[in-house]
Amino acid sequence: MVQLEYSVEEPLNREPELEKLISSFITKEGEGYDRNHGPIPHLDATSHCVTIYGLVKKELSLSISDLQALPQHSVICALQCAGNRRHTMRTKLKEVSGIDWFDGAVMNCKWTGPLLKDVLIKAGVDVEEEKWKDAHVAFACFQTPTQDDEWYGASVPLSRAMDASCSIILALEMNGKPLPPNHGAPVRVVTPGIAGARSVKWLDRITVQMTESTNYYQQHDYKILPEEADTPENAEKWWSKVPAIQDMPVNSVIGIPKEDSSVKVDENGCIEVKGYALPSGADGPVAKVEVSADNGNTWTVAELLGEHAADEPGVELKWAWCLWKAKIKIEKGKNRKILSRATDTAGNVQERCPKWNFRGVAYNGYGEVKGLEVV
Ligand SMILES: Nc1nc2c(c(=O)[nH]1)N[C@H]1C(S)=C(S)[C@@H](COP(=O)(O)O)O[C@H]1N2
Ligand SMILES: [Mo]
Repeated sequence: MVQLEYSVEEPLNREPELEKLISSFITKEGEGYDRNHGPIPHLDATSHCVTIYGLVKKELSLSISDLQALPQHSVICALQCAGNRRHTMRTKLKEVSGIDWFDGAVMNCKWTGPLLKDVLIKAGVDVEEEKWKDAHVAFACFQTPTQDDEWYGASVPLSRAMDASCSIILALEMNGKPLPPNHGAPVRVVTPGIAGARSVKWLDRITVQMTESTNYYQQHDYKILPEEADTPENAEKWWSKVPAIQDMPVNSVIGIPKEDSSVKVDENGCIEVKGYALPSGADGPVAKVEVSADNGNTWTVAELLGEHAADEPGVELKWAWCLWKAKIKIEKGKNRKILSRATDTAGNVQERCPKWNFRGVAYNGYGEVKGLEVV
């Protein structure tokens, strides 16, 4: 029997304080969010195997040492729950269904392990290249039941998995150390740019198939439903018609100053503003962040901390978050507000406010802190 921590009824779901989160470019172990749809299994790395299954020429069963023997690839990327910032959607627009995440359901870590592509090549993908766009790679964890299904699963397009530059890996390490149990030990999928829900932890099986994962969390959750799907009953007919979220949208939030706090201007009448920004899907890195103290009439360009924050010259930032800071002129007084907006390398710009959706996923309206008392 696998030892389980927490339960199906009360899984571990938590996020760090934003101010702390943005104090480090790399999110250290124990300082990131946890998102679980069931208990955390403690697996034995010496006996655990991942099977490669479905439309492959040769089914494989790979141990952790087999995975370690393949070329290792590292990627620094943001791992973000599609429900990040749900609190803002629920308070700004209308009630939504789901955990009340604030802005901290994202972390930026260095993940290391073999490329999913190399593992698939080892098994021999049995799908013609012209059909890779319609095929899927499904990931499954059968270790524990989840809140809405008997297991946990997700899938991504095969074309994305076979593109080595997209860095989808089977991570064995997080920040240079073996994965901790809560983040998927001994092996998890890491899907840069794609919603965290597809980064399956405690990975048991990889299946190449012509359909998406049948798991609840691919089919009935983590989808941006149209506005008319506003109750569980109305949502029902939409689940099968709406695509599962893959790429996450461009985003930014302000971490400092904190909402409802008091801030003192410097000798130039300015205050310092800090936050993080995220590119859309594969369109990174973040190219620009702007802040506004007059509700978006004028914008000041922020300084992107980039490689300087990474402390590693030349490191790839395409999939990473971007920490930024700005000095902005602001009038003294009560109830002041600051906004932020990010633009990525492909030119995707954050909108003031996206449309409401029932599950409150992929919220990416302007970053905003309000209730500031500027003295
Ligand atoms: N097996 C399994 N994998 C999973 C989940 C889960 O509940 N079970 N949650 C997913 C979701 S919704 C997210 S956002 C990320 C969270 O990863 P973390 O807990 O390492 O932060 O893991 C994903 N992988
Ligand atoms: Mo998630």
